[in-house]
Amino acid sequence: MATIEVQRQVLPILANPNQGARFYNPELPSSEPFVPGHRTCAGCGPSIQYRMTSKAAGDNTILVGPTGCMYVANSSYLCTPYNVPWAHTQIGSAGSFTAGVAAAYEAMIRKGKWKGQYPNIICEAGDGSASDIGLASISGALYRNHDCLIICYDNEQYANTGIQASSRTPYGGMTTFSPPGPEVPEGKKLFPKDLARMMAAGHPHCYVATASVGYPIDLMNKVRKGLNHRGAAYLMVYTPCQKGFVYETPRSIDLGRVVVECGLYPIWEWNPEKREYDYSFRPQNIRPVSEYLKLQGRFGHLHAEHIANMQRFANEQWKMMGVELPEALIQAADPKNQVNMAAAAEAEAIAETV
Ligand SMILES: Cc1ncc(C[n+]2csc(CCOP(=O)(O)OP(=O)(O)O)c2C)c(N)n1
Ligand code: SF4
Ligand SMILES: [Mg+2]
Repeated sequence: MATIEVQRQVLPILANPNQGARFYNPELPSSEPFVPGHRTCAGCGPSIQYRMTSKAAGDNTILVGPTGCMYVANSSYLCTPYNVPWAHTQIGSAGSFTAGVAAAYEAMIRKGKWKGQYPNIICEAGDGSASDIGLASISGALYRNHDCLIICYDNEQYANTGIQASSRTPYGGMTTFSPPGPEVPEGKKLFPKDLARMMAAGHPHCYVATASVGYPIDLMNKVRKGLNHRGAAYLMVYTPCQKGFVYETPRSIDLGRVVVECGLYPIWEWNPEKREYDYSFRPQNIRPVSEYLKLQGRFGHLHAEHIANMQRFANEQWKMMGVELPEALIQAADPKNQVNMAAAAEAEAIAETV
């Protein structure tokens, strides 16, 4: 029996990639694979990201959702925001399930059992799944180069089970597993796993990139580049979680910009053809990390020395991106030039009186 050639979609790249959130782009597709009616918290970054990425992919898309907020809050009985086929998979098997869907479509199309184009196959794994519990299965799918896009929607914690620390939780981040106290005043002691660069280094034949909900067009273009890439692609997206980060609900997109402007979430691409990083993305402003930290309750306990530690980390990221450090950021890495966050200062003042 003659095999049938697999027809793949090619999605156009949108103009003005770095225009930011408050920008109407008439090129945006009108399709809405992720519709209102979900049960996530107001301002939920992962949901905003889901809408953007599925909109970029369009209607010929299949979504895979390992366990996490985007499964639990979005698939209550008889109520789902997914307007395209969507399947839940166990948290550890994100990669193997997605690889199976991709392999099945390849085989069905070749055998003439599925008429039509190859669909966009997207896995949306939380950081707990992508960085910890399901890391091996995702690495397997990337290594074997199945034609799919694996997204880590990175809310920097296990949100669904009540805000526990993951290997993506930042240094100093307060979670139920990293509470600040007299022995460990900074809360989380470890810096986050360099997950996306780990994926690029280990699977250099894949398209790999980082993105943030603060830059929607850039994010949507990276989704399209990942889907257009023949083979496996990986995207790690900053998606703030209102419940765990503790911030004013309407500021999700702002946080998605400020985290990049503070050097804590470098935005880059790995080019699998040239086998090199593209570090050319530049935010409009460069700010000290304290401006990002003070917007969130999860960092309210930090002392001056911890803020300086984070600034040193951010300065290393800027250097990696090839940015010459402004003097203000070098100074900000010295604890003498930092002050305790409000909650930490208050706790210290109370401790003095007892
Ligand atoms: C093997 C296994 N371990 C633990 C759990 C419990 N669990 C369900 S959702 C979840 C959190 C997942 O975190 P993440 O992947 O970051 O997604 P988020 O909840 O942040 O959206 C955990 C630990 C599980 N379902 N299966
Ligand atoms: S806990 Fe966080 S990730 Fe989960 S639905 Fe709420 S805002 Fe979204
Ligand atoms: Mg998470």
